[in-house]
Amino acid sequence: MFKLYGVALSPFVRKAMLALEYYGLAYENEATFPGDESPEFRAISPLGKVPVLEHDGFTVPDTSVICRYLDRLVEGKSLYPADAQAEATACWIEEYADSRLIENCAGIFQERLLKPKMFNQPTDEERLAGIINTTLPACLDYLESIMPELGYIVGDSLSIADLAVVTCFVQARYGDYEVDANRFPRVRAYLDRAYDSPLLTQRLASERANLPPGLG
Ligand SMILES: N[C@@H](CCC(=O)N[C@@H](CS)C(=O)NCC(=O)O)C(=O)O
Repeated sequence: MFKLYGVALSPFVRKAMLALEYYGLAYENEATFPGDESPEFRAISPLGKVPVLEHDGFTVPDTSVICRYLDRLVEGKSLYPADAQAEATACWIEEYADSRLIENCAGIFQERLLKPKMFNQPTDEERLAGIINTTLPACLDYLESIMPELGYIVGDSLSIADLAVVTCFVQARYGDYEVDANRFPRVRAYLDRAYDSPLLTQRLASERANLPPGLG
């Protein structure tokens, strides 16, 4: 039995849910919020971060580790390209998305949605403008330079790079941010294809059905 601790609105929890759903593994979701200080949660998440995966009593935190673990359990399907260089590239893009890209995309989510609509706090307009005008376009320049015209980011099938990148842009979308198709045509076309895929369509439908009040 699989259980995932975390809330679906977290980009990392979404990444792990997409992986579980890609591998066709049924799971329960325990709605644990980021920064949960309870001793029970801290025991399974020493950094206090979500998600954490539980599988038949075994627990492991961190999406990169969780996704790799799931991959070992399922035969005949993989988010990791067989070719060594393609796998290294996919894992690098995952790392880039999990660090630099998410900082920017989650920043938009925090400033435009979380702070004003959930926490009743003012938006930091200076931070938001810095992300939208400077730091996110720098990420998009990089992604545009590596994005193929068609298909997936690495190789000819879905990989961990796709899950990691797409979850970031879903987060920014909650803050009404859409990638400019004129300036970043490949990234925009890639995201449009991703949003149309059954895996993402189903995940987002389920996410929308469970949004906290006020965020719909
Ligand atoms: N590298 C971790 C990052 C997870 C992460 O940063 N989760 C955020 C929520 S999106 C969190 O729990 N933040 C709470 C905190 O940092 O205290 C992963 O891939 O799972």
